[in-house]
Order: sequence, then structure tokens, then C-alpha cells
Amino acid sequence: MSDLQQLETELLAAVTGAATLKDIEAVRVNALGKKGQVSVLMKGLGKMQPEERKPFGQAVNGLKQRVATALDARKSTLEDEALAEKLASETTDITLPVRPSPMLEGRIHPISQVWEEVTEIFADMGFSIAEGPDIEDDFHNFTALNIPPEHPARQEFDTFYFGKKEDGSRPVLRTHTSPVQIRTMENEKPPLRIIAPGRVYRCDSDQTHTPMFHQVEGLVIDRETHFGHLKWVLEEFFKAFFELDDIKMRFRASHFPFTEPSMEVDIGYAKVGDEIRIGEGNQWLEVLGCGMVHPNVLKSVNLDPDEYQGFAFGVGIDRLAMLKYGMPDLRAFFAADLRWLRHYGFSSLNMPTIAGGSGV
Ligand code: 2NM
Repeated sequence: MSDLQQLETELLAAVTGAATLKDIEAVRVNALGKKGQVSVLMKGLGKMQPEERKPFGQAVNGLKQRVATALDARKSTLEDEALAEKLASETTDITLPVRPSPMLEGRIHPISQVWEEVTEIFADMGFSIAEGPDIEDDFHNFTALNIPPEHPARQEFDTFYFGKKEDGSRPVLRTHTSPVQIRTMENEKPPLRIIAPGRVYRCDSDQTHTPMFHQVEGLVIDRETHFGHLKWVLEEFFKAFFELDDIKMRFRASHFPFTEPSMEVDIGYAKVGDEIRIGEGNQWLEVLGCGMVHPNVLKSVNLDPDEYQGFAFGVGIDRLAMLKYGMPDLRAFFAADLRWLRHYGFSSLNMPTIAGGSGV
């Protein structure tokens, strides 16, 4: 075998034997690099006799080309292998079963669930969600709502008062979410269409009352908003919330300082054994208070009652939850008993949506 053939055999064997991209680069440098074996042969051509130079040059060139082709092919194979290995090692096996995680073990509290359901329903009707502070000042919790200082209605609220501040004012834990509506009317121009879900506080604790509970209040203000709109909104809300095609509603005249006229709303139900069936029967449950916003309330937020009017309503979230999900004991809501929560709680992966049905 000629020296050239010998060299070619060795180089091609080295190419085949290269196991990594680093190896192949070393083989390339050794063969075709500046001081590589083939390059050295090429340089030697200059010192040869012309008649030798031509055939030898052709032979070296041929060798060089074959080695270069083999190098490229091996390099591309090694690159493919490296990529395949990377892809294989970086994949996630999505066929693996989901491990039991806190997402499945944990439960959404029925109050949170109903809070979400109610906001979802009103959001779908075009209401925005408004929020405000739990600690309020006297003006936003009372005075602006047509309950002036010394007014007897203040006693009805069983207010939690804080100590007097330096300026003589006394903050309160809000007794309703109405101050959120006041703040919204102060800061935004009508038309307004909002609901304010939130915690409220009253110094009252027995079988049917807890000192902290949850409310959603709604407010619509525009130039021609009237009681008919209110009635439609409430009817649509109750139908969506209780997942019924029809609901029986009854409006009873009532009194709130912040609305005139004021109404309490009852919904029809039947009692079958221990179960309460909404939408059937001829018994009535009081569920909600509402009315047309009192002109004095509008004046207190600098809205002209001759130009604007609107309705407002308030409903207890805790009570709605008891009715919809058949939970008889209010106090269990706040006992943090995991057995109760496992029984009445909701999966965190099952958020209420209008399309999917609000409940489970
Ligand atoms: C209720 C019942 C009736 C009410 C009124 C207002 C405001 F700020 F517009 F004056 N907010 N919420 C309202 C009216 C609340 O809860 C039983």
C-alpha cells in the first residue's frame, strides 16, 4: 500500500472512530489543520519535480477531498445524535399520572366559592367589581349614607368602634360594604354599574349571626335607571345563582336610611323533609334588601338627584351559601374544621364560570 493510501486509511478510520464533536474536531485539525498531515504533504509539493508534482498533487487533493467529506458526514451525524440526546433528556413525560398535590387535597371554602359565583354572575351582566377598606371613617360608613351623627339608625348596626384619633374622629369596622359604593360615586362619573363584595363587621354573635360576615352590595346609577331595572337584575341573578329557569320573587316594603323606596326581597321555596327547594312551593325566605338610592346619598357625593338616580341592593354571601349548598349551621363556616371543609369545600380546579355552570 502506498504511503498516501496508508494515510487515507488511517485518517478515515480516525474519522469513523470519533465519538464526540470534540474528537472529530481533533481529527480535522490533525488532518487538514495548518500543520495537519495532509497540509504538510501539500506544502511539500513545491519542492518536487514538475512531472512528479502533478500526479502527486492530484492524489493528495483527492485524498484531502475524501477525508473532508468523511469529516463533514461524521460531524453531521454526531450533531444529530447530540440533538436527539438533548431532546430526549429534556422532554417531560406527560403521560405520567398527576401526583396528589395540595391543589387536589386543599378545598375552596364555600364562602369563597359563592363569592366567586356571585361576582361571576354580575360581571357577566356588565358590573365591575369595586373594593374598599375594611376600616372606615364615620362619613363613608354612616353620614354619606343618610345616617347623620346621633341618628337612631346607628344603633341598629352594632358597630365595632376603634379608639378616638387625635383629630377626635373614630374609625369603625365597616358595618356594610355601602362605603365602597360611596367611594366609587365620589371618584367616578355615572353611568355606574358596580358590585362590592367584602367582609363586614357587626358586634353580634349567636346561632344565626357572626361578628364578621360577607356581603355583596350592588349599585347602578344613571339618568333613567328605575325600579324595573332593579327587578330584572335581581331576577336574573337569582335564576343564575340557583341554576333555575324560573324563580318566585316577592318584594315587601321596608325601610333603609340610604334608599327610598326600600324593599326586602323574598324568594319562594318548598321544604321537603329537611331539604329546602328554591323555586318550588309556597313558602318565602327573605334573602335581600334593596331600593332606589336616597336623594340625600346622591347629594353627599355631589351628584344632582334631579339629574341622576339609581338602585342599590345588599345580599349576604354566607346566607346564600347556606341556602344553595344546604349547610344548616352558620358557625361551622368559621370553625376551621377540616372534616367539614372536606365535605362542603370545593375543588380549586373547578372555578365557577357562566358557561360551565356556577356550582358543582
Ligand atoms: C342594602 C339594601 C338597600 C345600599 C345602598 C347603597 C348606596 F351606597 F348606594 F347608598 N349601597 N348599598 C343598600 C340598599 C344596601 O343592603 C341590605
